[in-house]
Amino acid sequence: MFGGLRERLQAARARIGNSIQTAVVTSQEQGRTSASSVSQNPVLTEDQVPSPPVSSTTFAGKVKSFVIDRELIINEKEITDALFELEITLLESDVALPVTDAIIDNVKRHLIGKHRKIGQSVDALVVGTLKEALLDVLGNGFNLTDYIKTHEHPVKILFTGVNGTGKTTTIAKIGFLLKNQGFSVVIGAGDTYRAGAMEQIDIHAERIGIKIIQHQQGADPSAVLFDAIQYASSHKIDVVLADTAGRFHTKANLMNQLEKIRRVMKPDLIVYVDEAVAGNDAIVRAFEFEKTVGADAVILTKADMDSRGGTAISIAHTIGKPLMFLGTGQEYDDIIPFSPTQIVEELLGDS
Ligand SMILES: Nc1nc2c(ncn2[C@@H]2O[C@H](COP(=O)(O)OP(=O)(O)O)[C@@H](O)[C@H]2O)c(=O)[nH]1
Ligand SMILES: [Mg+2]
Repeated sequence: MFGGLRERLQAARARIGNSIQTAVVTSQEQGRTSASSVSQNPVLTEDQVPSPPVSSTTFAGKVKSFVIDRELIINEKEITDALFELEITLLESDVALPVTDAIIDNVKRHLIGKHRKIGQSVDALVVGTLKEALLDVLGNGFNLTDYIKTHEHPVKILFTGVNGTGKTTTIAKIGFLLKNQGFSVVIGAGDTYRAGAMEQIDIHAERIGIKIIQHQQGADPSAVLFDAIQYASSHKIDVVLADTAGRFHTKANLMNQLEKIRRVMKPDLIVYVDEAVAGNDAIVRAFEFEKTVGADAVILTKADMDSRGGTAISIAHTIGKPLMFLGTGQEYDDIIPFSPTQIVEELLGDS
C-alpha cells in the first residue's frame, strides 16, 4: 500500500536533510556568523554511532551522522530546490494541489528562519517536520465503533458513491467487522437498479450471516431502506447499513434519488465511498457528493492497488471530512480503520 509514495517521501527526506547539512557545512567552513546566513556558528559533530553503517556514505546516512550542537537558522534559499522537488513529488503522487501547498507551507513554517533545538540531528529535524506536515492535512480519522457505542440504536449508515468503486463490498466488510465486534447488523439493499447488484449483496449477506432487507428489482430504494430501519427498530438491531445504486438514468436523477433516501431514512451517518486508485477524480466526485447529498466521512477502497497514495493523503483536507476506513483487498477482513499516525509512520518511518 502506497509503496511508491513511501519511496518518494524517503528520497525527499534525504534531499532536504542533505541541503540543510550542505548549507551548515558551507557556513561553518566560511566561518559565517550572521543571522541572515544559515546558522549562527553551528557546530556539527559526528553522531555517537559505534560503527557507522555502510549507508553513511549515502545522503540519508550522512544526514543522520550529523548532529547540530548549536543554534541553527535555515534560510529559504538553502532548501528551495529540495522543497520544489518535494512539491513535484507530492503532485506526481496524486496529492491535490491545495493539499500539496498546505504541506509545503507547513514544512517551510517549521524549517525556515527559526532557531532550531540544540542537539537535534538534521534527519530527525526533517523527518519530524514532514510527519507533522502530513498529520496536519490527514485529520483525525473516524472511529466507527466508538460512534456506534455512543449513539442511539439503530445507528443508520447510508453509503453513497459512484458505481464500481466498492460500496457493496465495503458494506459486507463493515457488516462482518461489526458482527465480530458483537453488534447486530441489518443490510438494506437500496441498489434496486440492477438485478446483478441485488444478487451480489444477497450472496455477501448470506456468507457473512447478516439479515438483508430487499425488495424486487426496480423498487423504490427509499421504501427498501425505510423497511430496513423498521425491521432494525422492531428487532433491536444495533446498526443498519444502507446500500445504494451508484448509477441512475442521469447523474441528476441519482442525486435526487439519494436526496429522497436521505429525507426518508434520516441517516445518522452518510459515508462516501470511492477508490484510492481514482486519484483526483475521487476528490472531485467526493466534493460533488458532499455538496449535494452531504457526507460525514469517507472510505477509500482498493488502497492495496494504489502505490501513489495521493488520494488518501488529500481527501480529508479537500472535502473537510474524515477518512474512516481503507479497503485493502477483496476479502471480508480486508479493511483497516484509517489511522493518521500509522500511515505517517508507514510512509516516513525507518523500517
Ligand atoms: N483490490 C480491491 N478490490 C476491491 C476493494 N473493494 C472492492 N473491490 C472490488 O471492486 C469491484 C466493485 O465492487 P462493488 O462492491 O461491486 O462496487 P459498487 O458498485 O460500488 O457496489 C469488485 O470486484 C470488488 O471485489 C478493495 O479494497 N480492494
Ligand atoms: Mg453495489
